[in-house]
Amino acid sequence: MTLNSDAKKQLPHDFIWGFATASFQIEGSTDVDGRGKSIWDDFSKLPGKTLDGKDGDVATDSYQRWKEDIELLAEYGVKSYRFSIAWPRIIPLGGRNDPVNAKGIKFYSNLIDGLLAKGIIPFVTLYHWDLPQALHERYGGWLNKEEITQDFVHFAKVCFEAFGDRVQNWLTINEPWCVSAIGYGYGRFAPGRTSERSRSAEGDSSTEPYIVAHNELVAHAHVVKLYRDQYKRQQGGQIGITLNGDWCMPYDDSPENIAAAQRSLDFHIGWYADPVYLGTDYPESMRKLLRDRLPRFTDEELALVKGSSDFYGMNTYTTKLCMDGGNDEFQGNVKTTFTRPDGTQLGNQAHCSWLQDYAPGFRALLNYLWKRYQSPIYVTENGFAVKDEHTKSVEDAIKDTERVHYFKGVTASLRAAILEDGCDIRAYFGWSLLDNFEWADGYTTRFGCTYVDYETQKRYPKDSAKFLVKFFKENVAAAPAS
Ligand code: GBH
Repeated sequence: MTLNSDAKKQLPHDFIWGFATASFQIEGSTDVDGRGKSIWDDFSKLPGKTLDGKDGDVATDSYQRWKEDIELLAEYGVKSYRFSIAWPRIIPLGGRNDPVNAKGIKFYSNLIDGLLAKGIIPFVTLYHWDLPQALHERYGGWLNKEEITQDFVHFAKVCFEAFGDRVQNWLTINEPWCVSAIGYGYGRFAPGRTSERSRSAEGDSSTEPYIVAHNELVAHAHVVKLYRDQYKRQQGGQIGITLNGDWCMPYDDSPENIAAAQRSLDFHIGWYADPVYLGTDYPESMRKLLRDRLPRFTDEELALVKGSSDFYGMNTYTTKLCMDGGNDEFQGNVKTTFTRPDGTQLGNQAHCSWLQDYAPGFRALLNYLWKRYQSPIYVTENGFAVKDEHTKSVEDAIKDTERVHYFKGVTASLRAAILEDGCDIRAYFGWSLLDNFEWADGYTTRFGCTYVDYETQKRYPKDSAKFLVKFFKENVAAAPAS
């Protein structure tokens, strides 16, 4: 008996962990070094579009403070950092015939070199919602399949050429559901199109989100094909999409509510994951409800989309109790609640209404995705926003007990899903490295594991960052001696 065989089981030595961010949420410097506008620039400045009326012009100032951010990551000792590239910094007007901005390339190139110098693996998202404004104006952005596909592929090609010698982990699109349903259905995210005329003069929530989703899938698949055909062999990396999705449980054991929970999974996850991982049409439950408003894949498109992700990129935050009913099509006509039939709450309430802390749901979702899609899972986002944290002093905010509780639960669930349930899970990124611009919430909702004082831009590690770092240092096996 060696000591080792008695040692506590650990996660594989090559398990990747770290923190995630996105360009528009942290960079600021929106009119610096030739950056073009993104659809979030003007949208966030329109009255009523963000809760506190604030925009992304400064954010966490990370375009200027990127070295400091790398220092912070190095102090934490993360293995990897997930960030996104702002398309309008690389190609200010966005299109395939528009000029490429050398200063934009230089910024990300320096960032990547800086990370690698500290031994941190860059995990890079190509599209985290900051579409060049010019493309939205030119042809309707994601609404125009032919144009957006060619322009997104071109942008990706510029990135593979410029960074692919050093980046081995690529994500095409972050949360296509949010782009389509929130950007073109609810109209709460840029470009803010919706049928609700109080919010937007233009838009059709009954058709546009489904067109946009289809175009996202097709454009994503073309980017993956490009990478596999022209770069993968030489650069040796992997590429995939990352989907948002929360675990859905039936409110009670009535057959309607059991069906509703599955329908909710279909409308959030299956919408994208079924075509990508199973190569099938959109889920039957969607076809049944939406009929011809849901586009049809051509044979050629479906062949391209099928298998177009090297892994399952999973962003998840919470669990919902599902009830049949309502008329919100983006929820699949499912009503959700956190209050159980006996009146108790599922878990701690976060600052945002849509989030409660329920760790068993995290484990259940991992199992569901692994069984259904059989693709190695990379948890690319997961996190919690403490209630009223923005009103607290730094001293109080960094003692983020509720966020620590959240991460304790999910990391235990992660361990169990890997070591007991046998799910193939290869990465975990906490959202987020820093408090940052939380889209329509402005700066009122803080998701950071590091507190940001927006007056001074000083960063303060929260207890939750320390917890995650300690967990992964203790639970990931040491690299074998080479
Ligand atoms: C992620 O989305 C984003 O990738 C990231 O940029 C963001 O900062 C982070 O979450 C925290 O929010 O009120 O009906 O519109 C998470 C998935 C899906 C969660 C939509 C919020 C809002 C539901 N999001 N959901 S609704």
